[in-house]
Amino acid sequence: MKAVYDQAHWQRHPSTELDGGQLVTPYESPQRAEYVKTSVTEAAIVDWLPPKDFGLAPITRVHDPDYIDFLASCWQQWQDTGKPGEAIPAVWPARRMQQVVPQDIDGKLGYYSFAAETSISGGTWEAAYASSQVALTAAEVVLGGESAFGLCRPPGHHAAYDYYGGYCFINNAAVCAQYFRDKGDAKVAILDIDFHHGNGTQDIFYQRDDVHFFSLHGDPALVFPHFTGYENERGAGAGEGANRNWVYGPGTPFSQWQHGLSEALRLIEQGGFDRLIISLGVDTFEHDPISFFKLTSEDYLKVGEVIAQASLPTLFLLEGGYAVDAIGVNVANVLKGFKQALKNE
Ligand code: OKP
Ligand code: MG
Ligand code: ZN
Repeated sequence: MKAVYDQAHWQRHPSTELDGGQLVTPYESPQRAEYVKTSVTEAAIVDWLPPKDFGLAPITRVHDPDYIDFLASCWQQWQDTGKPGEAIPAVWPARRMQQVVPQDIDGKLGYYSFAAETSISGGTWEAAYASSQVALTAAEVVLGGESAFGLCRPPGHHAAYDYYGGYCFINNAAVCAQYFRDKGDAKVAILDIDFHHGNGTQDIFYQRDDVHFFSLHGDPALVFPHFTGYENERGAGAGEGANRNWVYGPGTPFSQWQHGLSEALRLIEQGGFDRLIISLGVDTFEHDPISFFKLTSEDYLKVGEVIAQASLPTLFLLEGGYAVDAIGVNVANVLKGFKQALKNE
């Protein structure tokens, strides 16, 4: 199994996150990626590859080019105003307001986002771009039939066609699914096991039948992203039935969560997919500071084993996980369980 890492992730280092009415040190920290790198290396289950550069073209296959231009220029535009802090949106086009791109940066921030916890600071665009290239480099390996892990930071699954939020700017999983399609795959599955609903991935493929989206997550009636992720969201138009959500409440242990996982895997095994992408968040962990499931470090071995049942070339992409001292072991355990199960086939 191959894995890809880029130290460019360090360029994403905002000092603020709006949380509980205060600006706190962001949960989505550079240390997260380093813990994962260390644990996956210690587990001796992957060969590390450096990232390649695939350019912007695969990104604008799933994102609005104007949104990408905004991300690339946002920090400069913010600095030009002389505002003292990091760039944080404070106003949005609510119901019955015009969906028109404003000219000023405060308006643009609201237009191109859906949440305020994600501050933009210098280097954010560079790191988000690098994260997508890490994903694509791992995707190229998976195209050859071998499974791979992209150590993506910042994460991607909350980023939609034209808005950011939830620590995400470019939807790495969506970029790679489209890349697989463009390289000849007919049908791709994305399974999102991060604690949060992958609203961005759902948004991008909601009307499509060629990329199916399966997500297990905390009940949106109780947690972020609050307005998507309900089980009645099943896709629309050609995509009707190609989107599935499994919702769980506070305190959910692996013994309960695994029923959704097994059901998703059954659908993936029977769905005639060419490749599988895993949005790998480990914020389902029992001690995660912003989530409420109760998976243990041991459980992640089983998660990897179950994913291997699909017998598909699989691309693992890092999403969330904020109990920093444990996320390395938890991610490594998923990959370990997966690799072990393949060997035993
Ligand atoms: C990103 B990913 C904490 C509220 C949580 C944002 C969560 C983003 C999660 N005070 N707000 O899915 O792990
Ligand atoms: Mg999820
Ligand atoms: Zn998450």
